[in-house]
Parts: sequence; structure tokens; C-alpha cells
Amino acid sequence: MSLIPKSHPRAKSLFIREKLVHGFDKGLVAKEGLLAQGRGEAFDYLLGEKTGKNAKNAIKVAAAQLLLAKMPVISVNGNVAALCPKEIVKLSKQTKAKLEVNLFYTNEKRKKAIVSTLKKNGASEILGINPRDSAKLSGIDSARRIVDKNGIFSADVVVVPLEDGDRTMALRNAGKLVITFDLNPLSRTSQTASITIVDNVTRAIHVLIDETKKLSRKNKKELKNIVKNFDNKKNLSENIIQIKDNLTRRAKIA
Ligand code: PTJ
Repeated sequence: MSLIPKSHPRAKSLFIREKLVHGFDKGLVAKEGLLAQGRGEAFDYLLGEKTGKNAKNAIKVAAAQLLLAKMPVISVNGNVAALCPKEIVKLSKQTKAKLEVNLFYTNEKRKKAIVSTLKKNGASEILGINPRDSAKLSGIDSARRIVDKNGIFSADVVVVPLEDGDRTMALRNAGKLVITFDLNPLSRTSQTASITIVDNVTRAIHVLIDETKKLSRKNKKELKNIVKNFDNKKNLSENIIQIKDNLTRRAKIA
């Protein structure tokens, strides 16, 4: 039972934290994943803890891009499996994206726990677990270089939520379009991805699911028009300005 009263002024944030701690206790999350959440929380606070217009804009473009993809793949790590497993499976079904477990702090036991959680939440096929299907991504030294030849290795669009800094560039250099969720607009992943959703994955994933549903009625030409004019660097810069404006407002009140 949760010790957090629903009336607590920071209840929402504390519930997310609790999800991650439960995920750690169930063997899904790396210890370092708890710290990663802390860094995310700090940026979330500065962004105003809501899905702002810049995030909504990136989400719409990401939805269009996922629907245009020939072979989209969603990469799942420990934090994502703990925070939003049901939603990740839903997104994969709605966009016909494959699911692949790919860990930075690789660990067979944790992989199995993640697979079992995804299956409990409705996933049928999960890639990244059969060593016979593994392939190496070049330009990266971490365990994340080992990918599935039927998944990330062959994908044209890869979704990498809450990513450490070293893989996005390698994926881009391999010619893939990369979509990430990252609360830190300054991170290497944010700066090198093709589409960065600067928002808490626990909020943004719902908006992305709704958006893919809405856009699934559009034709290819209309989807391409949505993607065409998106400038990720500009969107990131607007997110940084959003933080600056929030701070300016708070400084005035104080
Ligand atoms: O499960 P593994 O072994 O693959 O490891 C996963 C972690 C997250 C530990 C690993 O990828 C890592 O160390 O990531 P980093 O380098 O800490 O980067 C994670 C990024 O995600 C940071 O920029 C955080 O600000 C951001 N972040 C953290 N929590 C959230 C988030 N972004 C969106 N939503 C969140 N809830």
C-alpha cells in the first residue's frame, strides 16, 4: 500500500517515483535508473510539470513519422518497463512497431523480468533476447551496441525513450530516424535525435498514443506535410526558453 496521501501537493511526482522504486524491487530497473529519474525530475520541475506546446508539437511530428515508417522499432529499457509498460505495448500495436529490449547496464536476469512485464501487458513478440539474432551497431562501445538483426539493426525509425548519451548518434550515422523522450533538452541524446519529445515519458506517451490514433486517418501526403517543416534544434531551443521563462517568472514572484 502506498504511503503517499493523494492530497500531498507533490503526489503525482511521488507516485511516479514510487513506480520506479517498485520496478527496482521487481528487478526491472538498474540502480542507476533511479538516479536517472532524479535528473529527469529536476528538469520536469523547471519545465512546469506539464506537456507544453513544444512537446505537443514534437509529439505530433513523432506520431506522423511513426505512421510513415516502414519498420519502426521501440527500444525498451528498465525505466520505461517500470514506468509505462502498458502504454509502450499499446503504442507498438497502434503503430505496428516492434518491441526490442536493449539495456545500457546489460543483465540477463533484468532482461527476462522486462520481457515478462511486457508480456503481462499484452506484448506478443519481443526482440533483443535471442543471441543468435544479435548484430553489432558500429560507432558505440557500450552494451547497447548489441541489437537485434530483425529489430533495431534493420529499422528505419527507432524510438529510444530515456536514453543515455552514446547511442543516438550511432543510430543516426546508421541512417535511422531517432525519436526520443528526454526531459533534458541539453542532453546529447536530445541534441542528436531527429525528434526530441521534451516531456516526462509518463505523460507524453498518452498524448503520443492519442495522436497516432488521430493521425492514422490521414493519408501519406498529409503525414509527410506534418513532418516536413519540423526543426528539432529549434524545438529544443524553444524548450530551453520555456525553462528560462519559468525561472524568470519565479524569480519575480520571489
Ligand atoms: O535500463 P538500462 O540499463 O538501459 O538503463 C537505463 C538508464 C536510464 C539508467 C540509462 O539509459 C541512463 O543512464 O540514462 P541517462 O544517461 O541517465 O539518461 C536518461 C535521460 O532521461 C536523462 O537526460 C534524464 O533527464 C531523462 N529522464 C529521466 N527520467 C525521465 C526522463 N525523460 C523523460 N521522462 C522521464 N521519466
